[in-house]
Amino acid sequence: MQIDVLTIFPAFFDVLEVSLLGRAREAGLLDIRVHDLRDWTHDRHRTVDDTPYGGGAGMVMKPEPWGEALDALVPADAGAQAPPVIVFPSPAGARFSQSMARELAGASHLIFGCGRYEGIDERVFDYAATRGDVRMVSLGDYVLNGGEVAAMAMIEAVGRLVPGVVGNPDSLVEESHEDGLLEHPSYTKPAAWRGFEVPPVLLSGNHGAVAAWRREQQLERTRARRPDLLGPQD
Ligand code: JF5
Repeated sequence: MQIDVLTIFPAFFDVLEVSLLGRAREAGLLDIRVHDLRDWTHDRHRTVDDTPYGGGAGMVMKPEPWGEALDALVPADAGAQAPPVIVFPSPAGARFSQSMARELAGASHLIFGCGRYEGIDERVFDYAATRGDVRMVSLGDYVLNGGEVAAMAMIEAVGRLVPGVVGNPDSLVEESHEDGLLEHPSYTKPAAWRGFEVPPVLLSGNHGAVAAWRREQQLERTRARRPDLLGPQD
């Protein structure tokens, strides 16, 4: 999978060189390319923003560098290649989820456009829609200073679903949200620690009882912490 990132702060993405995704890049499973949007400016100050038409606080990202960047990343004559999915992290987007991560992991080319300031000139999204499948995506109902941290979270959630990135694919099936419930608690040795004990059923060797206990814990936790996942109760 190829992932391009457009940002005025490429350094935010330096951590993609470590850990699981760093190894996946070295192995050639993920081709992640981080680009400085200012490389597509032409003035001495490498300007990416301007004042908003109609007035108001703050600055808006000007369209021209975005247009040139998209032209560079999406060949006009892509031939048989599928159009990229172009994600713009935004608090005004559709909510990101494990199911959206699964969907994005099925694309062969993702582009993340990271906005700053009060946002990006709206025509950039119109133009991007002529080059690919545009998604405005929000991590949650809160505001960040720019799209970078949200893009990082999405790249990690999507990247780990690409076949081969996570060593043991069983661990992808057994985690929170994969079955619509939160994960059950986990324990390791020692069996007693500082007065706290591992639930005896986990030491029983009874696999059926362990599975039933874990499912009950998943339901109980989901009820307590995320009742919204269980749907309307009647
Ligand atoms: C952003 C222009 C994006 O705050 C966010 C965000 C929250 N959830 N997902 C994204 O993005 C920041 C700021 C300005 C575009």
